[in-house]
Amino acid sequence: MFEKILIANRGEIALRIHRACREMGIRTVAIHSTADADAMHVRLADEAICIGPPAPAKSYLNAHAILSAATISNAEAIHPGYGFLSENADFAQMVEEHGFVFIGPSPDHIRLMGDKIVARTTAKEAGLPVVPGSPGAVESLAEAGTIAAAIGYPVLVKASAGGGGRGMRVADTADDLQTAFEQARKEAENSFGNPEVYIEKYLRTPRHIEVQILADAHGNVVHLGERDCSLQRRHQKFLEEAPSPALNDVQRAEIGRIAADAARKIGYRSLGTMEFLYENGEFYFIEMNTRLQVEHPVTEMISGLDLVREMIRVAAGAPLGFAQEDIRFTGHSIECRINAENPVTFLPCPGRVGDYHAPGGLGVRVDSALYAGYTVPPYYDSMIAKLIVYGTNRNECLMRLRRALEEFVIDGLETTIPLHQRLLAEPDFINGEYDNRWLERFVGGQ
Ligand code: MV4
Repeated sequence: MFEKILIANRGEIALRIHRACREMGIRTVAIHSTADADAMHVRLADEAICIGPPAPAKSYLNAHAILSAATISNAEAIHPGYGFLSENADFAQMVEEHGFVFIGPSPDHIRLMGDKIVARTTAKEAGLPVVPGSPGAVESLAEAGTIAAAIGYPVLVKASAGGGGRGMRVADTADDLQTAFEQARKEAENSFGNPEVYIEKYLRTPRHIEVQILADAHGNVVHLGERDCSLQRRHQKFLEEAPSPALNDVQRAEIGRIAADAARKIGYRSLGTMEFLYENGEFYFIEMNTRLQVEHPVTEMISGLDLVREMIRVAAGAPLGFAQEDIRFTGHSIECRINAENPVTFLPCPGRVGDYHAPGGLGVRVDSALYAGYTVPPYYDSMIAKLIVYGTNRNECLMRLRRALEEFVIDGLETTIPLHQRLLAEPDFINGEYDNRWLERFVGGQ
């Protein structure tokens, strides 16, 4: 096992990784920008190295500075967390070329899934159901028209370099296709420097259901069940739960098995997530995330596994210590993302935390790097805490979550806690009846 790991991230996820390392007897190296000298991840780590000024491009995205920090601290491996360089294949390759272990999949697998057209083709060949759509890139408006007519309107034009919603345009009818095609290409070019697009049938009321998989370097693959991440706003997830209230145990086992088989077929190693749209009882693969995800804790709560520990173990070459039949899912877990932002306008609201009190008690977990007196810097993501609750069933989980939200004190900042409290009083949410556009309607209609 590794003796020392460099954590190439900040905030709650840097703490989460540090905690797994600590329990495994692995020493940790924190990196930080000048804006984060007082950050909790710097305080907890065994060593900390300042790698640059506040702007992410000059610090947390600065591959050369991070590799220098790994070299001078004698780290053996680098964990990228989520965001920043976590899905940058060139970075993963540089890490390996410098003789460190990248705690994640191979650079080739990151690259494969980073191109959404290649990901779609690969998924299809590996036996996953995909949304009806173009066989590859769509080069011209004429070609777009032929494909759209064949699959039927409405269609969605998507950027091949996209993901997360940018460079996406809906065409409800043939009259909208030209605008959708041109706008999607333009946005793709501006956002990613790559205008390539593809077309899918547009599903109007799907749920976003993702399957967690874990693979070692010896061909062993398991799935760890699904998460329902349908509650999003502007492509930002707001609340996630496991298991999905929309699936039964048979559907769960089926989609899990299909996802694990596909991961095995493509020779994947590490943690990974296959994203599906689910509508009218059918699953459709849309993308694969090749990183540790923000919402991984809900899977940990219902499976009893430490996903970060497992991710580190398989990166070190260790075989999985369990088979699919050994994994038991019990109870229900929900994660609320708490952001430092105005709950009505959603504008970020950084600043100094006054009193701080995190909830606790049975089944309550808070992953956060906040402390009383800490100043949330304006340069990074506005997520300041994750409240993760476990219950033996969904109803117990909801009751406990309401209680925990009531206990949470974060003075000095505006947060999304009041919006979570309103959501938890909504009959649709309580009944598990929501799709991927439900939250936008709820927030827009206030
Ligand atoms: C779709 C879709 C409907 N039909 N694809 C949004 C981000 C990217 N990961 C894929 N997305 C979507 N792809 C087809 N063929 C609707 C969305 C979508 C969405 C998906 C999940 C959760 C929230 C969403 C919000 C808007 C659009």
